[in-house]
Amino acid sequence: MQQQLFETDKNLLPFNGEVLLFENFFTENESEIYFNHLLNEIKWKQEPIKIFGKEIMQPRLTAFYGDDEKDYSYSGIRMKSYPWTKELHEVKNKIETIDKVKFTSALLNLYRDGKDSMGWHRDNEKELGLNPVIGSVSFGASRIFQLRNYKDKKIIKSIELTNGSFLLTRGETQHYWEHQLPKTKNRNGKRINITFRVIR
Ligand SMILES: O=C(O)CCC(=O)C(=O)O
Ligand SMILES: [Mn+2]
Repeated sequence: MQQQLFETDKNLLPFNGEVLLFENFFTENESEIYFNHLLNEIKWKQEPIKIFGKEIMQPRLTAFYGDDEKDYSYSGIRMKSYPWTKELHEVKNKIETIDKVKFTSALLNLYRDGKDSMGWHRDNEKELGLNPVIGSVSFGASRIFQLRNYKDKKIIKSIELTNGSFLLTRGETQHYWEHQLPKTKNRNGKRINITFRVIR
């Protein structure tokens, strides 16, 4: 079988970590199949989060899937964990060809339109270990993803995460850089993002 090669030697970060973008990692056909499966079969919910002690609804729908049915704590809420679907497992197998890591779980995000978003944060929960490896897959509408320095808050990258793209984050990234998915005024369709994680 011919080995498919995905070119990227471009680290989006200048130092202190690694963020690698693989565009068209999934074909248009695969992306359409996975998008429709995920939209219809995932147990999407709108969950509240606590910000400065106040409960507000997250501006997106989420779900948590993984190896075992242990619940997961995230941003002050507990999420029920569901077992992998066949399609989620296929996506996971494909991204595991790039980094040798075995992902144990995935947080899924459904951005219903341009008003749904995710604010600045780091993926640095204790359960992710010292240097988390995060595999982020996007299907559906394109959205801008931004990276900024954790200390001086200067935005250093705004990139487009397109349908079928794969963004791999590893090394010391989560110590030094924050990321967000801002709202957009463009008429934007639905976007599904899966962040595969290793939970110890
Ligand atoms: O939707 C995205 O691309 C980012 C999602 C994210 O940062 C997260 O789930 O932690
Ligand atoms: Mn994140």
